[in-house]
Amino acid sequence: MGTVEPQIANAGDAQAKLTDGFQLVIDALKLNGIDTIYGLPGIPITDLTRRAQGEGMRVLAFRHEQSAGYAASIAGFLTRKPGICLTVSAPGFLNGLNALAHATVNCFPMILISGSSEREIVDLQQGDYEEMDQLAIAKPVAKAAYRVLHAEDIGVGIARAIRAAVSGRPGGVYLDLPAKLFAQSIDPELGRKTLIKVVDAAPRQIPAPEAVQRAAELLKSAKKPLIVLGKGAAYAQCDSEIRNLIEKTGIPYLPMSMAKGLLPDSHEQCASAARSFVLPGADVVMLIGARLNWLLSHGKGKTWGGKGAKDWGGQKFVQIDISPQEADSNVRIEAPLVGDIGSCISSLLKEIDSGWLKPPAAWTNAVAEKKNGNVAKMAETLAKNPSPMNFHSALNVVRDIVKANPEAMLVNEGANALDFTRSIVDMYRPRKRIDVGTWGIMGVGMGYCVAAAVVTGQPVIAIEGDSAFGFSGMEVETICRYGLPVCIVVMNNNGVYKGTDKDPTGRDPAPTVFVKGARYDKLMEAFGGVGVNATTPSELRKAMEEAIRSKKPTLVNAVIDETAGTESGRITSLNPSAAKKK
Ligand code: ADP
Ligand code: TZD
Ligand code: MG
Repeated sequence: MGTVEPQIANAGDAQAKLTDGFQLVIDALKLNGIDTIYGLPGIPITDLTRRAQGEGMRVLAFRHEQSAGYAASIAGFLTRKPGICLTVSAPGFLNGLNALAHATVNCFPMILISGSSEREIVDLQQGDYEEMDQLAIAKPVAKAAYRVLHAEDIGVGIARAIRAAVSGRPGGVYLDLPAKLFAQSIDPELGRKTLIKVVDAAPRQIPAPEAVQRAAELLKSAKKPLIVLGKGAAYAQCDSEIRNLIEKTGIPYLPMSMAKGLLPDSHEQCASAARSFVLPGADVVMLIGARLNWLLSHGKGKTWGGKGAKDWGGQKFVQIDISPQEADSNVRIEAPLVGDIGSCISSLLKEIDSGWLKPPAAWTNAVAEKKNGNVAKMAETLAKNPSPMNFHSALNVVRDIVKANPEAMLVNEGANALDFTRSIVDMYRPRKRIDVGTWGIMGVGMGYCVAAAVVTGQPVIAIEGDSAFGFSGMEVETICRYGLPVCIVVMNNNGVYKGTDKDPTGRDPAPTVFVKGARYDKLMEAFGGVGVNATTPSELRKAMEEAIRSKKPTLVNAVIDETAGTESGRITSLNPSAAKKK
């Protein structure tokens, strides 16, 4: 026995000197300035969450991985650093996968890190605990996917994941970390040497001079120019260059949903209120970080003045994008400008400074006239005070609150709750509006609220359809647990689009309707937050003002006329229907 004890002590000494996979993952993230993890613990990553927190990282634990994933994705958008989502194997991984795909589709930098089971058992399909070939499943929806098998490769794995997420067109990256990796021990000095601090992860991409010249010439030739700002322009964080370009050229501009506020929506050149006039009317359109996908009717058809649904409207396009493959995706791009938006605009400004003439007054005056007419019409609608409250009278309040608190973040999802908010609530600062994005996805709401509060330190206002809210509603506990200054307004119209559908057979509730008169505010109260039931605009105003003032987690159940919405909000025409007239 006497000989055994010293041996144990020696082994302990040696182990104390070793480091392990857990530690190297934490060290590699911290070395690269990543200080926040959005996740949900369990085998094999529980200790990773504990130790990361012990090492000073912010570890935000959610009630469902999907919300953690959406939080990570939007943190990536807001910070230009990859947002980290951490999950357990198979089911946790799959719950996070939707957000990974969302990040890739929206061009947000994010890394989904999932623990995984024993490779030998998984690959022979012998039925391990939470067995799944996660790497193979992640690949089709990720910009890149990697697996690390040895502790000494953790540094490379994290470095590659960061580079892939943020360089070029940003996207979602999957990093597979098997359980065994975390427990591997290596000499700390050796371990430290394997870590990589990524240099210039998202290098500037300078556009070719001839491409700049081509774009400038096309712009100069325009009689009715238009600029479209997309969320790539918001992501690029070159706000003053964008403002310079818009103001120096005098070209009317249209912000896509998440580009609202890059310049204040009240800007005289903002053409949002004249969208259906400027799109078909323009002769040259410059897209800045915006794709000609469904959200822009693919650059053709009636929206753009084309005769039929698929006909070109005759516009010539300049497209600034970091992805060299984006141009010509839907219609011909006369002047592709490939590079990062900051560099492209700086180069363009140099070309434009020499001999730029403002667009013809006939065009800018026509745009202004159309816009002013529509703004006046909207003001009339907003001034009404119907009973029950409708989307307009409720959003008129939100509009005032956002105007009074321009630094607040605005999260928005739903159908009517989304479309009306986007058109009624003006934004005044860049990257304040975050919403359903390229897919029009439901479920981002509460994850976005958590990340927005944590990343910006500002109050968060979430305008949620009652259906939309349901996808992530349990995260109000997360919001209460971390005491975040989030004010959720549930636009409660008893259902998806409307609350009026009936089962023709009379057996069940219709698929689009919910429990009538539901009290979502009670959900918030269950976790110690403030719940308010608001049936009038003045009750809503009081509740929102108090929420902003107190910074307490608040949920306002805003009772909206259940007949007020329309099918699918603004995109009714996308509903397949045999009888539909094109
Ligand atoms: P929106 O939905 O607002 O129209 P999209 O998501 O369709 O915007 O388009 C964003 C575009 O911005 C993508 O094509 C992406 O490649 C591009 N992009 C993202 N970041 C940058 C950047 N830093 N420089 C140039 N283009 C960028
Ligand atoms: N599931 C997912 C993940 N995303 C979706 N977009 C949908 C389903 C389909 N969908 C929409 O496109 S909007 C919406 C659904 C279910 C909800 C609309 O109801 P709401 O908003 O209560 O959120 P309004 O104000 O009642 O229109
Ligand atoms: Mg609804």
